[in-house]
Amino acid sequence: MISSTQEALAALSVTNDVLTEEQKTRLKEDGYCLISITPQEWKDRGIDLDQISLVVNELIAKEGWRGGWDHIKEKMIEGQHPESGTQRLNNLLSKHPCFRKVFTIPEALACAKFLIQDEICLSQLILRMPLPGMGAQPWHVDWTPRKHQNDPIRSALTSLFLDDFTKENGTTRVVPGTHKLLGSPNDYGYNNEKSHPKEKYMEAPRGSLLMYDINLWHAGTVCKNGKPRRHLNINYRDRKIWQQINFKKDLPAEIIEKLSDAERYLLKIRDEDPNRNEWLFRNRNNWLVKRVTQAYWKFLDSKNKKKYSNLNVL
Ligand SMILES: O=C(O)CCC(=O)C(=O)O
Repeated sequence: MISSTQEALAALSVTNDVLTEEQKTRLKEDGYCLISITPQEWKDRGIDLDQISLVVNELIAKEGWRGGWDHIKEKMIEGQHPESGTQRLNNLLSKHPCFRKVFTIPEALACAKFLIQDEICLSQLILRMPLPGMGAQPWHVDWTPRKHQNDPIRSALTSLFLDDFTKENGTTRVVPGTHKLLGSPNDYGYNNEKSHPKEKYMEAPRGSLLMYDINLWHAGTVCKNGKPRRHLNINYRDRKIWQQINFKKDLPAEIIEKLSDAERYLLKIRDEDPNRNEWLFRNRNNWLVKRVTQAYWKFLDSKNKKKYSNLNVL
């Protein structure tokens, strides 16, 4: 039975050398790393980008403008979209078996473990695509901004590019090194889309992986030429933190029955994994709930630090 991330990663053949020393250095120093993998290499690994792209298009046609907001679908009002100008899809693992192998891509798992340095789990697997002429985002980080240098990294992201990503079709921008800053982009005058002197556009062919620290300043940009720019966003989190998707509740039985022990561990769907408290989750941004949960996570951090001090983690 799998009872730790290290065991799960070993069962999935995620070894210390999945990421090169240079890639690890880039993750630490720049906060991100871009890896090129061809569609044929993906096929050899059992991940069919053509099939995934087809399924994604079918889901977009089916879900339309509501796509990506499954958790608030009753509240969605046409014309008042939470992120107009963007097509999203949410909870992909539940929607088609072609996504099954995406959440155990060895590089994504190695990156998550390397950055988070604690037990990890999948938080969500989603799609984002800017619509023609739209899709720009302000600079942001995807987590509560860090206040202290030793605050832990709670999450890591990997984007699997389903199309060639270019400056013209709205690729992601990042500012290298900003994952080391405390506070949010807003605290530095970047609460908007204005260009940053050190920004870099992540231009790379279909099949590439962009892996980054959740604290890195990043932003989607405008799809100027109207060409598709779809990516799967694989989000891993520190296991003690909420998962965005409650896989234990949402994953259909026919998908669960095909999963290995290691996959079940990473999704936190085993009997011994605690059920997500839905009331706390819904109220997670309430200041009191936030303070109490963060204090609890810090307490667990200090317990785990002792446990990890003797382990050779990725
Ligand atoms: O799609 C992109 O390029 C970035 C998406 C992103 O940063 C987000 O939705 O938080």
